[in-house]
Formats: sequence, C-alpha cells, structure tokens
Amino acid sequence: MVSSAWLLALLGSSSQAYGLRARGPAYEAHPDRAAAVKEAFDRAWAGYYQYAFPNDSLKPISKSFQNDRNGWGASAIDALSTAIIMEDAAVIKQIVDYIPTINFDKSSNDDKVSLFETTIRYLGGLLSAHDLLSSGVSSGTYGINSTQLDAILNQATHLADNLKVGFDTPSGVPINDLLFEQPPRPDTSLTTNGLATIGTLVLEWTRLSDKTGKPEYADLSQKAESYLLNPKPASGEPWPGLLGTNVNVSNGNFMDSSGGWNGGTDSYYEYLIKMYLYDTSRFASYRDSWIEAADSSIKYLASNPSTRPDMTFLAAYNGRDDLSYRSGHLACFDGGNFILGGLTLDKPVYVQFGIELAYSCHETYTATVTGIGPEGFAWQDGSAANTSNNQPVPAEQANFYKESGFWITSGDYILRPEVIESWYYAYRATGDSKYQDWAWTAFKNINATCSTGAGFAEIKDVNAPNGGGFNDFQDSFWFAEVLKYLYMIQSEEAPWQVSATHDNQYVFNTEAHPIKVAGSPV
Ligand SMILES: *[C@@H]1O[C@H](CO)[C@@H](O)[C@H](O)[C@H]1NC(C)=O
Ligand SMILES: *[C@@H]1O[C@H](CO)[C@@H](O)[C@H](O)[C@H]1NC(C)=O
Ligand SMILES: *[C@@H]1O[C@H](CO)[C@@H](O)[C@H](O)[C@H]1NC(C)=O
Ligand SMILES: *[C@@H]1O[C@H](CO)[C@@H](O)[C@H](O)[C@H]1NC(C)=O
Ligand SMILES: CC(=O)N[C@H]1CO[C@H](CO)[C@@H](O)[C@@H]1O
Repeated sequence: MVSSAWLLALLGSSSQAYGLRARGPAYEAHPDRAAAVKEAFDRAWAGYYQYAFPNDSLKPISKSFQNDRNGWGASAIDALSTAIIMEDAAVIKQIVDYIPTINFDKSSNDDKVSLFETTIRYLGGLLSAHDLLSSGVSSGTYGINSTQLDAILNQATHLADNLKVGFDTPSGVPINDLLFEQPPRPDTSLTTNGLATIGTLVLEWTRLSDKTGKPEYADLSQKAESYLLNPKPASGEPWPGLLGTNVNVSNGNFMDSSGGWNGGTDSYYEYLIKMYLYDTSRFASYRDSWIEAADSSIKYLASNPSTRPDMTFLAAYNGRDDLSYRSGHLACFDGGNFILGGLTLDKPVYVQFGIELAYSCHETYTATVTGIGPEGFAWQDGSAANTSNNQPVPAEQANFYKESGFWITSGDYILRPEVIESWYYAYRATGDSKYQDWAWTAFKNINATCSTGAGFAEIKDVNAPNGGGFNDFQDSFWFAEVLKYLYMIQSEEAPWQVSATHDNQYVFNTEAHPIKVAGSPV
C-alpha cells in the first residue's frame, strides 16, 4: 500500500508547482454579467434574424443585409456554437432547422469562395455544433433528433467535398480562392498562398476525417501543412520556427522572409499548439514547431515601448535585420496562445509571457476615449540598440504615446475578439478576477458605443467621443467570438471551458468554435 506521506514526498519532489497545477485555480462565476452578455447576443440575433437571415451579415443601421461570405448564412452558422454555450434554445432551433436547406453548391453573386474563411467559419461552425450537440452534455436537451444531427455533418462533408479542389495543385499547397460554378475549381490565376490561409485548415479538416472515418480531408490539410513544418528554402525561416508569408503553390517554397504574429501569418502559429492539444500522439511535431516559434518570438520579437517599459508587444519582421514595431487588435490573440501553450506543456514561462502580452493589449483599451482598443498601432522599441528601426512618432500623438506606450495607426474597431480572447485564457490560467473585470468593463464600453439600430456596428475611431461614427456592418465573428469569450469568462464551469489542469475536452478553432479533442485530454 502506498502511504500518503510517500505520495506527498513524490509530488513535492516534482515541484510545488505541480501540486498547485493539479488542483487548478478557483473560478467564480458572475451570472448577472453572463446574463447581460446574453441579452446583447439575443438583441444582435433578433436584428439579424429579422432583417438579414438567411443572408450572411446584418447591416444594423440600414436594417438590411450583406452577403459577404457567399450567402450561406455566415452569421447563423457562426452564432450556433455560442447559442449552444448560452443554452439559447430558441436560437439553436432556428439555426438547426435552417442548416439542411443551405445550398453549398452555389455562391451568392458568384463571389469567389475563400478556402480559409469558409473553413474557419462554416466548416468550423458546423463541426463544432455537431460535436456539442452530439455530446452527452447537450443531447436531447433541445429536442434535436438524429436526422437533424446527421444533416449537420452531411452539410459539413458536402461543403468540404466542394472545397477540396483547392488542394489540387502540383505541391498540394492549396489555392485559397475558389470558383463555385459547378464543378468547383480553384482560381488558377493565383500562384501563391499565405502562411495563415494554408496553416489554419488542419484542425477543421482533420476533425472532419476523424468524425466521418474518411481520411482524405486530414491527408490534404496535413500534406499542405508539411511544407510549413519543414520550410524551404532557408530564407523562409529567418529564425527557428518563425517563417515567411507567401508560399509558391507549385513547389511549396517560401518566397519571402517577412512575418510575425499579425494578420496573414498569425493563426498558423495558433494552430500548431492547438493540434497538439487536439491529439498529442499524432501532432507532436506540430508542438515542436510551436516551441521553436514561441522561443524565437520571446528572444527576438519581444519589444518594450520606449515610453512604457512595463508593456510588451511582438514586433513584425522582414528578415532578421528589419524589425518593425507595429501590431494591432488581430495580433492580440498572441497572449492567449502563449498561455494555452504554457498550460499544455507545463511551462510557466510561456504563461507568464502570455500574461504580459494580454496586459499590454489591455493598455490599448484603457488608453482611448471609448475604452476600446484600436485596429492598428505602433511604438518605438525602448532598447538603445534598436533605435535605427524606430519610426518617428506622429506629432499629434506625441503626448498620447508618452502616456500610453503606443500610437494609433488605424483607429477603427470592427467588433473583433482577440484582446478579450487573451483575457479569457489569462483568467482560466490564473483564476484572477481582474481579467473578468477587464472583460466586463470592455463589454460595457462596446455595448455603450457600438449598440445601434438593429444590433451592433463597427466604429470609425476608438479615440473619438461615441467612436467617431459607425460603419453599417456587423461581422459574423461578433456572434462566434466576441460574445462567446465575454460570456464564458463570466459563466459557470462547463465541459468546453479551457482547463488549467490537463483535462481539456474541447479546443477552440480560430473562429472560437469549440472542437472536441480526439486524443486523451492534455
Ligand atoms: C437574402 O434575404 C432576401 C430578403 O429576405 C431573400 O430574398 C434572399 O433570398 C436572401 N438571400 C439568400 C442568399 O438567402
Ligand atoms: C426530426 O426533427 C425534424 C424537425 O423537427 C422533423 O421535421 C423530422 O420529422 C424529425 N425526424 C425524425 C425521424 O423524428
Ligand atoms: C513557383 O515554382 C515554380 C516551380 O518550381 C516556378 O516555375 C515558378 O517560377 C515559381 N513562381 C514564382 C513566382 O517564383
Ligand atoms: C447594453 O445596451 C443595452 C442597449 O443600449 C442596454 O439596454 C443594456 O442595459 C446595456 N447593458 C449593460 C450591462 O450596460
Ligand atoms: C525587438 C528587437 O528589435 N530586438 C532587437 C534589439 O536589438 C538587439 C541588438 O541589436 C537585437 O538582438 C534584438 O533582436
């Protein structure tokens, strides 16, 4: 028999941190706040349902619609996993009834179909809904029968069968833009594809294979990914694990040395660690690439603004010698991804670094008149060695930069999630209620500034009173991501909540759709 003293000694020897980690942080739900976020979701949904459904997106001010995602009801599919997490039975029923009627053989206005956007929003949304609704947690709750469940997976499969022509290139690196006249075909006038649009397919396409038992979807996406995991030529990998942006679809070679954690490259890095979380046994090499990228980022890209050494952002690069100190709202997912990596790999150094990034993105919110962070910003690196790469501070923002540690290069806010997403991971890692408070304040500010007409609209200038006016558009990721992270950070424990103790049952795709993990929980 093993004595408890012996067991304690064993645990103690594998570091005190292990004991803390095994127990995990304590969380405290705020049902009142969660209910207020759900009110916002229901209001946005009601506007969309009345004026835009089953078109893609609501134009909240003119109370009309826009088909910006091929006319398959992007907002409906993007809203479904959030409605399930919020237990919003009426909305779930509306969307589940609609899914079998979607015609994935035809794109509205014959618009080109983006392999990447369609994968993360539609394929991810359908697979996530199927995972959630067929799990023990949700089954039966909403009166959804097996015919309806099958229709969700059949539509996902049908969509992928139309999309898979994108991979029909000499290398297997896909072409992103597809023409959906039947039969579908890739736009072969395109000869390159980008790091993020190639490297942010593998979770959804692998999940589809794992659910259907048909290996071809996983094989196609993993073949494409193989060129990213083993980049060629050497100039395509300026630092270990940090890659260029554009890839030649004929031979899979990188064509440049520029990148970072910004739009165009970002979610390639995000998915490396998420694939390992999805299945540790199949995706260990993805983990290794993530570790290389994370270590290189900490070593070579971490930058403290000259006026605010307490803040840390990641620089962008064009080769090793040309760093540029600019970032934006999109890149602010990076904190959350470092935190997830640290939790998954038991490396507190990554969690700590992610928390610094999440804090710094928070400072982009608190600095502005609306309390909402801008789309794009820049700074000067504080270390004397790097002054030659520093851009001049715009004169009219000199005082702002002195106080805030960044200046605004693009002042709009388009209902993006990433800053709040990183606070969600910071909260799950630490249990620190500060992050719930940050998210609640951000929600109240977004709700106060962006509520208009039949829903929520983008604003033109986060640093002007009332946001400086609206753009008449509510993107589908408002439903999929912003409202979901705002809700989950305040809500009760549930199987989809991110775990700090190696028992994640779901992993979130880049559109915040929870995908059921396939391997043993890590
Ligand atoms: C968009 O909505 C309009 C008006 O309700 C409807 O006539 C049209 O069929 C919808 N388009 C699609 C792609 O569903
Ligand atoms: C499943 O539910 C749908 C929608 O309520 C209904 O139309 C259909 O008849 C049901 N099918 C079965 C086999 O119960
Ligand atoms: C892409 O690779 C092909 C095959 O090696 C080559 O012929 C072509 O010139 C390359 N394209 C560019 C733009 O470098
Ligand atoms: C959000 O905005 C709506 C509409 O303006 C308002 O009724 C509601 O009270 C707001 N919620 C919070 C928490 O401020
Ligand atoms: C983020 C950044 O620019 N870091 C660089 C600052 O300068 C030193 C010395 O030249 C470089 O090693 C860092 O990469």
